[in-house]
Amino acid sequence: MKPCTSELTTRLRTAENVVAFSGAGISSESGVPTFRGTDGIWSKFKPEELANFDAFMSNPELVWEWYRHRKEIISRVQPNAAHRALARMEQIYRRFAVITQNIDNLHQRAGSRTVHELHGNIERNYCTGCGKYYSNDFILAQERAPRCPSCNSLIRPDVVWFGELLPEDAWKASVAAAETAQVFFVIGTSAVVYPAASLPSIAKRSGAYVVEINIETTEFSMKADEVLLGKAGEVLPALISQSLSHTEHERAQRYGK
Ligand code: BV8
Ligand code: ZN
Repeated sequence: MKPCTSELTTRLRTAENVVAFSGAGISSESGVPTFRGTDGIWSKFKPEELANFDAFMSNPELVWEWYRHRKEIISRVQPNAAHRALARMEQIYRRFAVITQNIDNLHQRAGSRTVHELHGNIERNYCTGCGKYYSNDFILAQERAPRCPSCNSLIRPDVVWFGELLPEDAWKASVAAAETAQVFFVIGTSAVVYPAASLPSIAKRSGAYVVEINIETTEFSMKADEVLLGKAGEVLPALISQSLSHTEHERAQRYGK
């Protein structure tokens, strides 16, 4: 793995405000399939067939079968070294935030506290009629597509489907984080789904030093200030030990974290 440049090391040592933007690639080392990889989810299913409201209303059984399958996978995996490295960075920097497209809750399970979920969370479900929330235990106990005991409407996973607006608070907080970041990591994303994919460019335009971490180059690579090719679970821990170990304690004292 190519070590990071001294430029990045210096910036990580002096930065006060760091942001990490993640996609499915950060969870692949945990065993969560990505979308566009060769064995990715979209190689088997078409997003327009499953991840949109009309498809859900016209065939809720098929869509639920698919989300039950993903809930089971996600319930069996653990956060990996990349998730943990970001949780550690949150302890080091005065301001640190994770912006994620992932619905797998692994950043939070790794200990990250400031996590802006742009596309929802597979651990939450709500009624399409009265909006009441339901736990996964309730959902997984149902044989067929779950219905709301109060109003009998279909219950859906609390995720953002194609053609649906992103949660306003998470989007606003993510744009604000991108506009003020001094270092902005782009980790394990093909950066093709919008408006999420516009955040690295917003950060770049706002003066952030943008660093892409991916096993391969992406549509965004040309615009990045630095590209670290490698697995996120290897690159991020190495980055911390290379550039942060000695300042970590100083900062933790300084910020009382
Ligand atoms: C909307 C939740 C307003 C559900 C998801 C502008 C231009 C073009 C199209 C549009 C546009 N604006 C809007 C659109 C339409 C659409 C869109 O972007 N379409 C794309 C496909 C062109 N966007 C929307 O519909 C959005 N809503 O715009 O609303 C609106 C309203 C009405 C009418 C019009 C507009 C909503 C989009 C959200 C959809 N929901 N997920 C679920 O998960 O079930 S998107 C889902 O797919 C993920 O959340 C994520 O965003 C995306 C997958 O991308 P990645 O996470 O990047 O994963 P991928 O597999 O692609 O890449 C993995 C990467 O990791 C690879 O690069 C790989 O090399 C790397 N990697 C692998 N292993 C590792 C690694 N890297 C490091 N380490 C490793 N170990
Ligand atoms: Zn209801």
